Amino acid sequence: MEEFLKTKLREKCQELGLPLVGFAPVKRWETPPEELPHHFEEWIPEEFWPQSIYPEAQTVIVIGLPVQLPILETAPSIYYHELYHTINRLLDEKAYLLSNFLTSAGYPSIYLPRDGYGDIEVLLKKPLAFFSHKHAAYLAGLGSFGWNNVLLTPEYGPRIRFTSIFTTAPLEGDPILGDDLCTRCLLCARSCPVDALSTKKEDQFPPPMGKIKCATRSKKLRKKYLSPCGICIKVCPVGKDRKIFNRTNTTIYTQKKGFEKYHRSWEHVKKYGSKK
Ligand code: B12
Ligand code: SF4
Ligand code: SF4
Repeated sequence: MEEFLKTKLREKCQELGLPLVGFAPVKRWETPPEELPHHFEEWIPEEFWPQSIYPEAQTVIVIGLPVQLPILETAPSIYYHELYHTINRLLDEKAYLLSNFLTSAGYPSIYLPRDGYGDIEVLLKKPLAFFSHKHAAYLAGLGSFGWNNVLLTPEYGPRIRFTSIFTTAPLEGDPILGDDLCTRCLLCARSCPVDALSTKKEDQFPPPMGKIKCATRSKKLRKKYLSPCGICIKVCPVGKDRKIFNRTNTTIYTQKKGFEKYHRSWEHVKKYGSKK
């Protein structure tokens, strides 16, 4: 029955155009599987676990939609700003529909918003949400953490946005490959315009993150219709999407010579639709 429901759910996700889906039993928050790629000194506090938020929850289903790399390359821009909102809307809608699908199949389920904060001002005071989707995706075996503090997947590197569904259906967890995908190249940290990421290789992994520095930059960009920043996910060399979009050479971002047509295109896009 459990296997049948999982197959049905995978079919439904395909129908909804979701390329990435993962399953994590709530027990994984309590006892993270040994084969996970990282061992954290500090784990997520209990009140952030799915079973604390929805006590009936048995499984968390994580869905992901990719950030199209050639659009992200124009960031900060109105183009990436629009893409970000499109993905957010679709994630929320699809998660809501999936949870209703499960509820009508006899397993009461609820969706979660892909972010869960009212405004960047709130994050400047407390840069946290009540539930973390990157940890959920990690526990569902979808990837490993990067130096840039977000989840890297084999398919899209960090260029993927997630949301989750809490379901009362007891579903088997997906296997965890345990691969650490981050190469520690530190391109993410060296490209951050506000030094929010550590450039000290000897730091603990993942390194401490300057959340307020990053959120402050986001606030400034938002006023100009240019948020979010996204540079640390643009430059990351991990992800099959780089090959698909013919972008395996990341010097395209630091060197103009030989890549003039790309730089011309990004400069053109940046000139329109937002404030200076
Ligand atoms: C708040 C937030 C921000 C803030 C703070 C950044 C941060 N790193 O948390 C700001 C505005 C700066 C931000 C920026 C960005 N974000 Co953001 N953000 C979130 C949001 C809404 C909540 C994250 C959260 O609070 N998690 C909960 C806590 C438990 O996790 P944590 O902070 O990592 O806690 C760990 C440690 O800090 C430690 N810990 C130590 N002490 C304590 C104390 C307490 C009380 C707690 C709780 C934990 C804790 O324990 C935890 C386990 O390791 C999520 C959406 C969501 N709801 O998940 C998106 C999310 C993480 N963001 C995302 C992205 C992509 C970005 C940006 C690239 C912007 C962009 N879209 O282009 C940048 C990248 C910044 C970076 N390099 O990290 C994606 C990541 C996708 C992925 N592939 O992993 C998410 C998941 C959104 C989504 N729906 O996909 N973000
Ligand atoms: S989103 Fe921008 S400001 Fe924030 S950490 Fe990444 S590169 Fe730095
Ligand atoms: S840019 Fe390099 S160091 Fe940063 S997350 Fe990607 S692989 Fe890791």
